[in-house]
Amino acid sequence: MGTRTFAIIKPDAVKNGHTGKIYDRILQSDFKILGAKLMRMTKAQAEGFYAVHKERPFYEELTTFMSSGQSMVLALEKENAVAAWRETIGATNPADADVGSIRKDFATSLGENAVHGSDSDENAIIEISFFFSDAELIANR
Ligand code: 3AN
Repeated sequence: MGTRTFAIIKPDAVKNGHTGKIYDRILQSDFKILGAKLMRMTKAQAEGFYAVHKERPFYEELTTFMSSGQSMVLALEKENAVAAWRETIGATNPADADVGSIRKDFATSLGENAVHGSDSDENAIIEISFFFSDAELIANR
């Protein structure tokens, strides 16, 4: 199992003032933060990042939302990082998310669900390199 995953604190969570609380959950869950950037994604970046969902009916809504305001992108490190982070964030739909998970506590809807987490080691590597250079990550080790 890989040791890295990619996370986003999405525009709804940043706008609602939850950035610090979610950052704290990351640290409390024993992830090492290899990279963190507060940014506003362009529509083109959001479209590129979510290209795998291009054919899905929610693609336009999703990429418009993700470029609607600031978000924080993060490269995280921990043993078995992908599964560990997905457990910390909870189910995609906050209505199904476990008590104590980030989405249960901070997400408002299926579309605006506070955070992102990679779904595989392979995608974690692709997603991290979408927003961070190797040099940035190495500098933080
Ligand atoms: P996850 O983020 O839990 O891996 P995915 O990969 O199925 O979930 O979906 C990517 C993102 O697309 C979700 N985080 C959510 O914001 C959005 N999304 C997924 N399904 C829907 C839907 N039915 N309607 C609107 N947005 C959706």
